[in-house]
This record gives sequence, structure tokens and C-alpha cells, in this order.
Amino acid sequence: TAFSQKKIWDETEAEKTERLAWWTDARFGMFIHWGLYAQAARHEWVKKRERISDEAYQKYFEIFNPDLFDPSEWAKKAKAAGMKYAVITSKHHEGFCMFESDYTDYDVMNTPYGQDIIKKWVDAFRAEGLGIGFYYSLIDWHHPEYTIDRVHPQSANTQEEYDELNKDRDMAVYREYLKNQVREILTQYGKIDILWLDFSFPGEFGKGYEDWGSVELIKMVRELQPGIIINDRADLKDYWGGWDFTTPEQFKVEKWPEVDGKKIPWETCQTFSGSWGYYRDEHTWKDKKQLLVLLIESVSKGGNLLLNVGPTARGTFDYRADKALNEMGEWMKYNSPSIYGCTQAPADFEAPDNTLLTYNPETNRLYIHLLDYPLQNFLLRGYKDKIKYAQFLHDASELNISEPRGHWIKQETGENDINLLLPVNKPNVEIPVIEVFLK
Ligand code: H79
Repeated sequence: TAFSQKKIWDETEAEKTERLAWWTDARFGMFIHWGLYAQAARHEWVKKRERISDEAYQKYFEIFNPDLFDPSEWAKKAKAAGMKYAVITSKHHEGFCMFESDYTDYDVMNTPYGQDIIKKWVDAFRAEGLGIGFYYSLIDWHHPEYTIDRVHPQSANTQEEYDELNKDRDMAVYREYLKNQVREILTQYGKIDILWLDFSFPGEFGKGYEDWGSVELIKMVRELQPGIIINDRADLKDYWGGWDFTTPEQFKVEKWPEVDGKKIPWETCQTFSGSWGYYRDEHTWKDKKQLLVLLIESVSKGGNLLLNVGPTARGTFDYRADKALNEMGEWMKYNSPSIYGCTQAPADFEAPDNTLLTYNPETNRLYIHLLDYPLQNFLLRGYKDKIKYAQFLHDASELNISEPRGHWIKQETGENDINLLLPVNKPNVEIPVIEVFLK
């Protein structure tokens, strides 16, 4: 296989599955994008989008002071939404460090706030029993030795222009800096559950594993934190141990991703409104149903959802984020058994129209998520001898199982089909779930 040639970490497939088990069961996490860009409040890529110079960007560093930052409130909100882990930006592409670093002055300690945000955050989230993850940007738009590339604010067009821009820059120095900082975040805050590196873009005027020193970097990470789970963006796709899960970002996942014909762990990361950092004037927020579908659909294809909040520069969640989290939590309070510990349903269960299926292998229960509430007679094709009992998940009320009926006008029924009799009135649940006890 592509993997077997190159090894970074000595571990069997079964050991890897075991190491990831808590994360796979958790299914739902909170991404937090927070940095100086929260003050610009118009996308975390604002420095690149508007080609802002270091000098012009400096004002954000000089006034950064999130006086309302209360991480234990954030942790409670994450938990109430049904999230089991969280990943925060320790440094985003802008290069600003939310943690205390010995390797740069461009950190939170030198802002008016003057306190280690990452330390407070870790303590609060850990106290709520949430898994702890660090996002760390490989890309750095502030470090003076980081070579200008095609995603940099100062990007150019020709090789000559890049050569001129980079004549005094030495990527080897940045490589060392990045390794030192990753060592810092993995040694200053106790056990870290997830490392989320972002991102490689090999090719012309791009960067990949040689630029980052990825092999050495990941080796160090695994030695420092043997239990840690690492995403796949350090450009080490061919290395066993180089990554643990893949990260489809802001697009619909059509089917469970595979490598060499094998299904791999995956987590899609998604935003409420399009940007990751706080964006005051963005009005493209997904609604309650869209967000729930993102979660359910991920689990129905064997994956996780990392749903992002971009806190404001005062350290609060925007009211729209609060609303969305509340709505997720309201649904999760009653329906989380169809999420936690669940995965894609066995292939012999066909999903009825407008439904998503999940399955819990431990309890042998199948969950049918009704995206479009059907009228009374609900046909389950091929389920006849496979099911023992059916009920709504949210209130454990029985659903009558019978021979197919009322289907003869439009649908042909087979001898292995059965019918569930649903109440005419849609339950007061955004997406009702049928829990089926399998034989
Ligand atoms: O931090 C947020 C964004 O600022 C940053 N990543 C999220 C988590 C980001 N912004 N733009 N992009 C990433 C575009 C980059 C996409 C890619 Fe990929 C990442 C190309 C290759 C790696 C996603 C994963 C698309 C293909 C694979």
C-alpha cells in the first residue's frame, strides 16, 4: 500500500483504531478561530485578502484586550451543544500566538491583555471534561524568515519576483521556529488530545513537507504526546503515522473517504457563516436544520463534525453563534444516542427517501433521521425480518410495525418490506429520529 513503505510511528492498525476510539465515538467537536483578526471582524484571511502590511496590521496587536473572555462559559456552551472536544487556534496564518512563547515577542503576553489565553482555555475546557485540541498554522504571515509564497499577503507572479522578495529570508530558520513552538504547546499545557496543523499547498510557489520539516516535526509530536490524534495537513499522506484523519473543509462529503480501498477516519470542519474568524457583517448563516444535517450526515458516512465558532475581540460568542449552539443542544439533548458511538449503517439497510441512517454497533440499533416528515405510512424496504421494535428516539414512544399498507397506489411493495405507522402530526423536533432495535 501507499503507507507501508514509509513509517513515522510504530503502531498496528488495531492500535491506531484503539487510540482514536474516544474521538470516533465523540463525533462532534467545537472549532474555535480566535486571534487578532477578530478585531478586523472581516475574515481571518483579511491580511491576505487586503494585502495588509505588517506595519498596518500592528494596530490589532497593540490594542488586543478581550476583557470579557471567560473560557469556562465557552466550555459550558460547547458541552450544552453536545460537543465532546474542542480545537482552538494557538496561532493562525497571521502568526500571532495566543500562548506564551519564548521564541517570539508576537504573542499574547505582549498585548494589553497580557495573559496566556491558551492556558486559561485549556484549564476551563478540561474542567468540563472536553477533549483538548490545538490548531497550529504551518503558514505564517508575520515571521521575517518565512519565505513569501502564493498564499502570502505579499505574493507575487514570477519566479524572479519571488527570488527578489525572498533573498533575505531563510525557511530553515522558520522551520526551527515552528518546531520549537509546537514543542511549546505540547509541553506547557499537559496532555493534549488533538493537533490540527494547517496547511500544505505543494506545487508552484507553494509549500509542502520539506518546507515544514514535517517528518521530524510529527516524530517529535508523537514522542511528546504518544496518545495525540493528528490531522492530515502536514503533507505526509504516504507516511504511516504521518497523520490520523482527513479533513474535508467546507464541502459536502459524498461518501466515506478511502485510501487504498480502506475507509479512513475523517472529520469535516464547517462554519456557521462561511468565515472562521468573527465576521460582523457576514449574513450567510446556516439555519438550524442545515447544521443538524451537517452533523447527522457526517455520522451517517462514518465521520465527525468540527463546527466552528469565531469569538469576538472582547472574548464573547456572537448572539448568532449562541443561538445556533442552543438549537444544536436542544436537539442533542434528546437525540444524541443517534450520534455518539454511531457510524454508517450496514450496507443491507436501505435509507428511505429523505432520511439519513446511523447505526450503533454496540447496541445494534439503527437510527432513521426524518429530514422531511412523511405522512403516516412509512415503508421500510427489506427490513421485515431484521427488526424487533421501533420507537421515536426523543420520547421513546412506540411506533407500530405492520405489513405494508396504503402503498399500493404509487409504490410496489416487496415481501420483505414492512410499514411503520407514524403519527400524523410531526413531533415537535426539528429532525425526528426513529430508533429501530435490530434482531
Ligand atoms: O483556518 C481555517 C481557514 O482559514 C483555513 N483552514 C480553516 C480550518 C483555510 N482557509 N482557506 N483554506 C484553508 C483553503 C485551503 C484548502 C486546502 Fe485542502 C487545505 C487545500 C489543501 C489543504 C481542503 C483540504 C481542501 C483540500 C484538502
